[in-house]
Amino acid sequence: MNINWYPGHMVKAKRAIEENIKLVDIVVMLLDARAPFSCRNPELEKIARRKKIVMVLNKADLAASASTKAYIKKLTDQGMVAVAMDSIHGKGQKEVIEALRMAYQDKADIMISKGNRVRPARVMITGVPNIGKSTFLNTLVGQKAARTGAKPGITRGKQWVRVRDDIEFMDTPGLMWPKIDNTEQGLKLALLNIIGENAYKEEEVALYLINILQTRFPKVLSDYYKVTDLGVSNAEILEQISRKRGHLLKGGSLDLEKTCKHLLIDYRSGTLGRISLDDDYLTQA
Ligand SMILES: Nc1nc2c(ncn2[C@@H]2O[C@H](COP(=O)(O)OP(=O)(O)OP(=O)(O)O)[C@@H](O)[C@H]2O)c(=O)[nH]1
Ligand SMILES: [Mg+2]
Repeated sequence: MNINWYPGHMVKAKRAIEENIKLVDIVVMLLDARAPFSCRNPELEKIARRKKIVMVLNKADLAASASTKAYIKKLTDQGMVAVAMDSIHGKGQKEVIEALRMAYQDKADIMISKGNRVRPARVMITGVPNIGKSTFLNTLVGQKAARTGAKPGITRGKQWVRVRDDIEFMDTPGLMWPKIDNTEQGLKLALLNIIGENAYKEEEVALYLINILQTRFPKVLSDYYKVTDLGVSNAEILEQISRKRGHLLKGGSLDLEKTCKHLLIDYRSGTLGRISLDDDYLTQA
């Protein structure tokens, strides 16, 4: 894929995160629970390497729960703190707060031993675009403190918000890294709506999704999209879906572009079921 990965505002965002990281005690790295390994940002992890890190697998409501459990175990085995969260419904909130409390314990103990009052923990929320950082923050605050949106790139500047009397959060803009070497990882990130829609070909991503459905969820193709001829090429499946949906251009040829858009929306909204994408990482060392 030929992708313009690194728009100017991200250069600015990276600089702002590098500056502000000095002010915080803990960095929350939000990951998409459907593909947490694919959306780990190596640049962010490098910037945050001296800080306590809590990985939050967000959008857990859209992910296969067995996969989420296995991903958390793998991350934990690798020495990381990881918890699942559904920021829309607030599920996992208690576990997140507990993980933050534990991550702050050492610093809090030092303040106590010096006879000082424990000041609120300062937590920076980071992650790739559109992963749910602002929604996560709003849910923890219990009100709409940060602007959210269904497109990557909603948050531009930084924001500090006092969540409870013991934690302060800083929202940050979504950050990508400049080059994604692995094509499949790029396709996953596009499917998850993490990279802006101008940066990839929808058809390529839709065909990737069809391939997943063919190999792992053929029933979605037959029952939901009413595809009758399975086991043919992904492009032919796309045409069948297009025909069944009646996506036609003037003149009667198939409007494949429209079908691709629909496929991506169906996946992203969870209409196709809870489909996780990173199981291949479980077998990697
Ligand atoms: N289903 C589901 N959707 C979520 C969850 N968290 C966030 N979203 C949705 O994901 C989209 C992006 O949310 P934001 O909070 O704006 O994401 P962000 O990471 O702040 O995005 P940028 O500021 O653009 O980097 C919105 O449509 C949210 O409603 C979640 O846990 N589950
Ligand atoms: Mg945001």
